[in-house]
Amino acid sequence: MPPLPKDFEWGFATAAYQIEGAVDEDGRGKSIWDTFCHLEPTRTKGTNGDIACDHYHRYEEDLDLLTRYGAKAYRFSISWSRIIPLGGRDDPIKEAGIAFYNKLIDSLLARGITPWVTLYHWDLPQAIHDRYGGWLDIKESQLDFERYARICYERFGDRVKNWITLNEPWIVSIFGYATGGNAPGRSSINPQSTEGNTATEPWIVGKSLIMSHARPTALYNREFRTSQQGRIGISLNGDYYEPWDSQDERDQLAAERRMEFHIGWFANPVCLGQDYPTCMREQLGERLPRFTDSDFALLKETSTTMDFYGMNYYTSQFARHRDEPASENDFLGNVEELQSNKQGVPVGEPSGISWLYSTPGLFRKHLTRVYQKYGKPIYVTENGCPCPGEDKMTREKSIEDSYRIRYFQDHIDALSLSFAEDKSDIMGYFAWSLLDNLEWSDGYGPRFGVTFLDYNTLERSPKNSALLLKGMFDKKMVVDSKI
Ligand code: PNW
Repeated sequence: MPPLPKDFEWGFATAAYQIEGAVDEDGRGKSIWDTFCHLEPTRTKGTNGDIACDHYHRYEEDLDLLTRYGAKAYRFSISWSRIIPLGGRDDPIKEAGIAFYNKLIDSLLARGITPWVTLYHWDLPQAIHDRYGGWLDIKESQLDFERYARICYERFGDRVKNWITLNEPWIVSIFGYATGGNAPGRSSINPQSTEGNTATEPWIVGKSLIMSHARPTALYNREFRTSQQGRIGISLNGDYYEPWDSQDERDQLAAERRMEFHIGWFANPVCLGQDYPTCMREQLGERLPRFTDSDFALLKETSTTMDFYGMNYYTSQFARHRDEPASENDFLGNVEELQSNKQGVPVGEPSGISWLYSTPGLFRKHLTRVYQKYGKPIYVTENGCPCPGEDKMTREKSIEDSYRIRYFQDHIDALSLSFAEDKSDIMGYFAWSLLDNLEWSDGYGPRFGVTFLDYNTLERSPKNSALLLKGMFDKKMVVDSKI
């Protein structure tokens, strides 16, 4: 078997709020990220997405970059509140917002680049958060999201054949409603949060998101799949965990439990049509909302038809068991997360952001585990890093991104081993990200882009890695006995 299939899909990824700017243009409604970024005192390092990369006005220039980099595909997200400013299923739609994405899609296709669309990358319309609590209302939120998805299929589905319902429901639930680090910033353990309940809300939001994946998938199956012939999946984050003490069975169980709390929470229902992992029910009891019979019927149907598993992978960690019972605010599975093991060996090489170590060997294990457990073809929908010290570098230094080049090469090597040796079905890869952009609550410091952004002039400069990625894939896709 060649190291990668001939039709392997690859490209770059972005998300609307991180790059678009133009937050008040063409009738766009506010999202929870607009509100969160303008809180005082600031919870986003004094930064916001008001201008961001100004992609809304410069998208042609950004698509020129994709062409120059040789990308086959581009993953971007649609801002819900540009399409339906107030978000709800009876609220009016905004033609100007639809027109922007039509232009973007047409321009991609004219360049021969395949669009991959994420329907929800964290920017909930503020109006539905205000109206009924947004994702905290399981019944309402899934109906509003379904209607938004319908409009996207109706208006874009003649040309968009790859749909990702949600990006990283784990981060949405935990950062948004347990730690309060992301919008809407709810938490009962964060001194900066004025509202929230860490013990209960993330689990409610999790169920809303699971149902909000399933409903629009069922809708696609029922009304659009036959005529549009597209594919639909979800993007889940989650690290791979090794036991802190490889000899200690309690740490081995802790590592597995940690991955169940990260990935199984969502993958059991959406990929397998099954209930949450048993270890979650054991720890969380009735704080974990149950699925009804009709929920299960929907999950069974949509898990069967699910076309792919979108994997966002950045790093891995060690897990150590805890002797005390879990606190009611725990969301990790009662484990401690560490970056070094018992022998003091670090999990990987540090990057330019504290939580990210380069861990390609564990990427291979992760891909293989996810494929064997959930059985869906995998598209890696995000993978990337900031280089050490890059946040303080000049443009000249930043574009010589040898750390990033090595990170990409090592991860692509690992991916091709999982494909060719472990027989995992892996069909695509998207580097995060096309541009340096708003790294959410970390602001504009961390630079994940393959293109340097000068935030004063908004000038774009390709980093070396941007120009090398194509070669890395071309080499793997040919059947060559020398490889
Ligand atoms: C993802 N963590 O988020 C998001 O999908 C992107 O929008 C984001 O820019 C990118 O990864 C880089 O962070 C994550 O703390 C945020 O482990 C944080 C973590 C993981 C993913």
